[in-house]
Amino acid sequence: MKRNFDLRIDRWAILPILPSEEHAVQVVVGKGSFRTTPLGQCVPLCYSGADMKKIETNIRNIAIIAHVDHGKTTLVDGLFTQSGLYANGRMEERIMDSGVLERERGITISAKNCSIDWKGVRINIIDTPGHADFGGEVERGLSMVDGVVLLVDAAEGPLPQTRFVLDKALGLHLAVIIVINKVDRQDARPQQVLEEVYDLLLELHPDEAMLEVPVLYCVGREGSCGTEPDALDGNLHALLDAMVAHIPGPEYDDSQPFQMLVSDLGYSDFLGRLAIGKVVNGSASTNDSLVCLGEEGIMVPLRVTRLQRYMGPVFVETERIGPGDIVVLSGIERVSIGDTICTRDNPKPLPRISVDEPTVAMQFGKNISPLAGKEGSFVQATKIHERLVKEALRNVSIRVEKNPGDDTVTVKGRGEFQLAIIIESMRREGFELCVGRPTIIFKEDDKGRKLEPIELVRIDCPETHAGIVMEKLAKRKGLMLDITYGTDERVTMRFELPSRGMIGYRDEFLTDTKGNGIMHAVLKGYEPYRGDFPERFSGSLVSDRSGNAVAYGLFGLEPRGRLFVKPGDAVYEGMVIGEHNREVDLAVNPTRTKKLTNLRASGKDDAVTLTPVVPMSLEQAIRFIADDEMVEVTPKSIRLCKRILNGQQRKIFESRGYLPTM
Ligand SMILES: Nc1nc2c(ncn2[C@@H]2O[C@H](COP(=O)(O)OP(=O)(O)OP(=O)(O)O)[C@@H](O)[C@H]2O)c(=O)[nH]1
Ligand SMILES: [Mg+2]
Repeated sequence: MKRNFDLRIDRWAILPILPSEEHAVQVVVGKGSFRTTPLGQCVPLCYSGADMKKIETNIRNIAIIAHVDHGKTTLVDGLFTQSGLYANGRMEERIMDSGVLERERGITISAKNCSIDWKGVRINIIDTPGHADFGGEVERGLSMVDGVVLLVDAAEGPLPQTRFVLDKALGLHLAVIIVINKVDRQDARPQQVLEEVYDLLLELHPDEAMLEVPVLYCVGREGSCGTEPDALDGNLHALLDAMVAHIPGPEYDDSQPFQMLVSDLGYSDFLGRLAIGKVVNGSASTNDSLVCLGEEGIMVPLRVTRLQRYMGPVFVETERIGPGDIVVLSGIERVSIGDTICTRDNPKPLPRISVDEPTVAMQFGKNISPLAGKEGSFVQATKIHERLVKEALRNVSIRVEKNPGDDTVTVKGRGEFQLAIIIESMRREGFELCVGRPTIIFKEDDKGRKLEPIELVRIDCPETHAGIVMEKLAKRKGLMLDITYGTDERVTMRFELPSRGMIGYRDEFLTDTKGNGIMHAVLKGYEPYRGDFPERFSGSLVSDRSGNAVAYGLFGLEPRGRLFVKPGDAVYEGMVIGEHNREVDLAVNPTRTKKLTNLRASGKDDAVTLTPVVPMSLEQAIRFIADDEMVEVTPKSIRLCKRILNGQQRKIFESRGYLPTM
């Protein structure tokens, strides 16, 4: 008879089991390394009798983590195909990027689960986003796993977000597999990149055992990997085998009743709200009566109407769920991420998911422009608040706070891009709203000193543009850490920069480097306030009346700055119609027409040629506005305006040095 022993080694002594032909012994040392001894070998290890946890050997829970665009989602496509899913047909690219905005922008926004079977083992995979603003999603994803595949681009090497995600994974003592991806790139330098990854590993966790983590080279796009960069196997079997061999199966305590940590929420038209998460202990079946333990220990009874698990990216029904598996549970309406679902008789909460605090805040309110209500179906402040509260249920890294005294809401998140994505989703759902400039969330230390978030910024640009970049960052209190001159007339510079300085700088950076610069930033932490600096270096051209912009009027304004409106566009008093090329605001009349006389000499001055207007994207608009301005967002339009539309009133407030809120 074949029996499996699962042991956790807490202290060293002599193992009192001599495995024989019948015994497969699996030994976990700490949580980081894992060895399976071949049948019949003697294992000279031991265990402590106390705290004997079991290991579910038929399951692996793994997250794929990396810097943005290093190929996580594409690699998951390869894993699907090679594990036998979609054997009969072609699947679309980046199948896990299922959100509309994800597909449009080609980036992953929320961490998502999927599952594959490999040699009888169920591998639950979490594809995480690599953009720094969605770091909370990575932290949420890591709450479900026992190991990570750290993907690093073979040309770019480890970048700021590689450090962030690896640090989080090592902090949770997760096992690591290194995959140097995209070795097909012409500029790939896999060996050097591996050295850089080792340096990073040792810096974050100074232990030589780190150098023993498995390393594979990969071309995720072709579904090929191998142990040498120039001799790939033509499949991903080595990676799948490494996942099974090097990532431990989930641990569970046999003496505990059913406990599941809710790490994600879903919605189905037929089943209602879905709670997604890992079963930490015990098992459950359909129609079981359970309870959901909320944040303040509030217990909500529930009856499991349906149990599902993942197969590929979709759900399949199952009768029973056991420890270690990642499952989907329906039959509960009031559930939040971080809640524990457990038995009624023995309700024990699991530690809630903790994520880093938000660093950026933005005010959301109803659309105050005279053009409000023309395009959207949801315009009331209460609807906007309700929608944002719903968002906070799913999105662990945002906080939604209603502002006392008015009907605006402050939304706090990890970065302006994260908040822009929420606004973009809302406008597509038919909302109209006004949002203010992103502001940084300051803190105080125990001595009452003001602290602010500081970013580590890495810039790669042509040498010729390095000067302007240094100058602009110095104005924003940036501190250069180092500069490296490459062989191709490019430089790599690293800066420490207050997060305040990043808002609005990205677009300037792209213009300054003529689109040839690459910038990555990651939060370093809170540090003492670095001092004031102007956050915008130009003023606005503000329309002083309502009407429609006219070519003649706009032509007259062109020498004043960069215009945002075209002839025929509706404008209103207080609307920002352009960027002034001086630091102050200027009231202008874009509706001005030519005085008509009875005499016409020729038609030549009737037609004016205007510089084409490039419409501002939502992110650009958010980054552009000043503190006393807002972005008006409707399903079809993005307009900029002053918080106080009336010019007279604005002057009164300005003369008092008082900046109104929304
Ligand atoms: N040369 C090369 N390009 C690849 C490879 N794998 C992915 N790419 C490309 O890299 C880009 C990013 O791929 P994704 O899979 O979306 O990267 P990601 O890590 O999931 O990105 P985020 O989720 O947004 O962080 C796409 O244009 C892919 O086609 C590869 O093996 N070689
Ligand atoms: Mg992705």
